[in-house]
This record gives sequence, C-alpha cells and structure tokens, in this order.
Amino acid sequence: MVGACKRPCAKNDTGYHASQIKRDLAQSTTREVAHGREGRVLSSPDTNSRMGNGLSRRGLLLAGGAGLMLTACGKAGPRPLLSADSHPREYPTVRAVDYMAGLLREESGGRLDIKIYAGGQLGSERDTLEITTFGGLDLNRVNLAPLNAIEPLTLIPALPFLFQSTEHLHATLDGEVGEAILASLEPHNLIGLCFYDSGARSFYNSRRPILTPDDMHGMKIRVPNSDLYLAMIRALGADATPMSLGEVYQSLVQGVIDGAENNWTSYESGRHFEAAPYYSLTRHVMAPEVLVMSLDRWRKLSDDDKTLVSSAAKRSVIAMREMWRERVEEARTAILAAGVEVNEVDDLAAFQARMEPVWDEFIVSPRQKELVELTRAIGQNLESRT
Ligand code: GTR
Repeated sequence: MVGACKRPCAKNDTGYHASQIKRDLAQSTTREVAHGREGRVLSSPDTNSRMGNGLSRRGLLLAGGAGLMLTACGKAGPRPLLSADSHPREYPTVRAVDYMAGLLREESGGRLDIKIYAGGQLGSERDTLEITTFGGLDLNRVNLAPLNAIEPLTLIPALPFLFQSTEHLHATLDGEVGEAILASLEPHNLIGLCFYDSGARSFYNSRRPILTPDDMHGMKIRVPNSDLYLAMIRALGADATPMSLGEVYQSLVQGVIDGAENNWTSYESGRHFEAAPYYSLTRHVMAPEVLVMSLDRWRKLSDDDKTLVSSAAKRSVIAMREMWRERVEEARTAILAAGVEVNEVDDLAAFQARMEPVWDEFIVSPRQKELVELTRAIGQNLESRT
C-alpha cells in the first residue's frame, strides 16, 4: 500500500503517504471538474482547506482531472472504487465497506474492488462529500448530518427523540422512508446506497453530569456542521460550536469546548472520554450513517455492475448491524473501565420539550411532513404490538 520514498514524505497515522493518495485519486474520473461544470456543492468557508498529508481539496480535485486525461489516452486500467471514512480502520462503518469490497471481489471475479481511506485522511466529511459530488471520490461513508445542508429529507432521521428504539429505526430505514431519503440524494450528484447503524447520541463533557437542560447552560458543546444540530443545542441553552469530528479531541483537551455529543463508539474510538469524563445518556438523536456513491461513477457502471454494487451494499448492512452491536458493547466496557461517570437522565421529557421547536423549524415541506408522519406511524404500530 505504501510506496517507496527516496526522501522523507508525509505519512499520517494510518500509514498512507500523501504521494500514494495523490496517485490513487489521479486515477479517479472527474468529468465535472474537467468540463468546468459545477454541481451544487456544500458551502464551506475553507474552500481550499488543507487536508492531512498537506493535500488541499483543490489539489485532490485537480489530481482527479489529471486522471480523466489518463483515461482519455487509454492508459488507465481498471481501478478500485475509492472510498472515504472519517473513522479508523477497525470502526464498524469501515469494516462494513470492507465486507462489501469482499463481496464485490468475489462476485465480479476480482473486477470490482474498493479501496478505503479511513481515519479522515482525506479531510472532514463535508470535504469528502464535496469531492464525491464532483466525482473525485467514488464512495463515501458519512453521517446524515453533513448532508442536512443540501437535502432537507436527510433532516428527518436526525430529529430529536424521533425514534423510540433501534427496531423503530430499522423498520423506518428499511422501508419507504429510507428509500425516499436515499433517492433524494440523486439530484445532488450522489447515489444513496444504504444506511448503517450509528446508535444513539448522548452528551459528554469535562465539567459535570448533565441531569437537566439547565446543567448545560453556557456550556460550549461541539456539534457536526448542521444547522439542525446547532438549533438543538441552542434550544437547550448551551453554546453550540460546529467543527469536524477530527478536531474534537484536541478542542476538548485545550478547553476550546466543554463537551460534545455522540454514540458510545465514537466517544470511545476518538478517546474523547479521556478529556470529557462525564457521559449523560440523553439518547436525543439516532441519525444513521449513509454510504453514498458519486453519480458520475455510478453512471459508468454497467447494469450488471450496478446490481452487484447495490446488492453488496444492502448485504453489508446486515453484517454491519452485528458488528455494531459487538463494538458498542466493547466501547461501553472500555469507557466504564476507564472510570467515566456515566449517568442515566431520568427527566428526558425536559430535554424533549426544549428541543421540540426544532421540528417545526426544520420540517417545513409537505414531503418532509408526510415522511415524518409515516415514521411516527411505524413507531406506533410497533408499540401497539408490544
Ligand atoms: C459519528 C459518525 C461520524 C460523524 C461523527 C460526528 O457518530 O459516525 O460519521 O458524523 O459522529 O459527530 O461528526
């Protein structure tokens, strides 16, 4: 994987060299860039921000443009689908895409494969999504949060206290609502392949256990780059600070923020618990992860290969749910063993009441309302059966 270097070259903790990443991406096809056609992109103040390894997003896009020229000259051979993930190699989302790669290799006789850049080495989820919409990356596993800014239907599963259980979440995502959300990504140059579990998000901080919304008053809480998350935290009386996942640990250590919110697994995997040892189980959001493909790359697949890719993605969901359950248990055990003060929150209704206005603020279109109603009906149906 790592190319031979004559002089010291930039290498990050996941073992990839900048030069290797450039080579991989130079083989990717970015028709939009080469033709100067700009699809709708995610707004970002740092349009040319530098990623790990000293690469800029613009540099990556240009590298992709060079790849198109190689393809046009007929010199580029088959290459794996390039995929990004903000989590490290052993995280269930990365393992799920790896599992999908195994299915593709087997079922295509080695013609189709996936190469995963894990650990956020290609930049934040917002950065990699932008690259994917241009076709500079083929696949991208992200949370729904960074998609909130471009597609209003993705806000639905991130509504506070929408899902009553994992069963409710699965029944929703595996049916009409999930299909509608995945399909809504196509006008944004993305094919939604599948959803992965992400558990429930709860608050953690460096100051004190949170039992009531008032305990959060004035706390600086990191949120993903999504207006919905900003609104939820502000509704609780805290000070919301948007930043990418990769910046959270350092910001906690330096006291730039007091806390954040996430599931057991991210809290443990990012070592956030070391700097923020109070974890209060509000379980306020159950927004899933999503695996997307660039529309440009998708269109270049034959019909048979499209079927192989969709089917492998769907089957990776089943494997991922198992991996997820196990990994959550491991994370919980590690966190408790580290002496983190974990508390249940008895008065969840107080949090729910404060956050409820964001439903009306963000669910405004008839289609959003219809899908929210469907989601609630699924929950009621499940409840009446128990
Ligand atoms: C995690 C999720 C990541 C990222 C992260 C965050 O739960 O798996 O994709 O969205 O949360 O808070 O940024």
